[in-house]
Amino acid sequence: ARIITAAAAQMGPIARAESRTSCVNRMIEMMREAKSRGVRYMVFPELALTTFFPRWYMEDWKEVETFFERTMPTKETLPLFEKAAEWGIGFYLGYAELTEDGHHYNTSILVNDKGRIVGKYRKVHLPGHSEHEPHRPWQHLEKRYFEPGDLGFPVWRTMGAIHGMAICNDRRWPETYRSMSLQGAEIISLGYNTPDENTSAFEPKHLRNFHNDLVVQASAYQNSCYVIATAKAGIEEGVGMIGGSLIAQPSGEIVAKAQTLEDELVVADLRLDLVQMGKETVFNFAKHRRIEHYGRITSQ
Ligand code: CDT
Repeated sequence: ARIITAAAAQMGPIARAESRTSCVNRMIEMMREAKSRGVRYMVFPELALTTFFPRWYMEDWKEVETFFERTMPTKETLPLFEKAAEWGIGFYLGYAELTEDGHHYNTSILVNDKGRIVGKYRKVHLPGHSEHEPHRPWQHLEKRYFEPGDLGFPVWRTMGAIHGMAICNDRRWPETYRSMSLQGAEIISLGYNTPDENTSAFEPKHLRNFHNDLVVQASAYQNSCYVIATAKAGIEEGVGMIGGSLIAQPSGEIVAKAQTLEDELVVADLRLDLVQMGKETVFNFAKHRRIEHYGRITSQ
């Protein structure tokens, strides 16, 4: 049986003034614990090197770009890559990417257990708005600071499994998972930053965690894969962020769940036989899908 011990490495709040090095040190502490618990692969949150900066309207792009990375690994993140290689632990890391030709993306990378970058994903579904909306208690300016990802939804064969990546709002869209599971994805990793309040319309607060569980569990089931969903949690710069990091298995059930709103390692054994069982039976796509009726999904 193929079993991979994996973890969601939830992070508590990151203050605006907190340095990259401090964030990386927190991650290395979790990686140390991961090693002692036999973890071989771990998932850090979206934009894990800084505070969730789209909550602020900034006119000056020089200021905006202080939150972006121009290369990877950077000087500050290199120790994380070195520890990953030393301890044989692969990881997913979210960060803001500024390319050489000036493009801005909300990005994640897949790093193997030798500390080498093997995959890159750029967030496709950007939530929020692009202009300053002063009536809101805080902003959600992802549409201003990022361009939609241009890499699609690739998968990677690495570390004994077929891996896919997504970022935060992507998890609410069924096409995200289906695009990857059509390529055989067995483990889908995603990091998120979700405020515990909807500032665009009234929504009871309990729905924020409910919807998080709902989409992750349903998507794991409908695509017969594991989903590792990792939060940035707690009160960050005065804004409450949901935690509830979870690992969902192909049955749709939750196999591990965070209990705090702080840095916390959420560990589970991923049984890839369960993935294959679903892919060969109820969700055998080649046998059961009826694509002649699905055209509208991509044509409008
Ligand atoms: N980071 C991110 O994508 N957050 C969104 C918040 C939606 S409210 C504009 C999410 O889907 O959780």
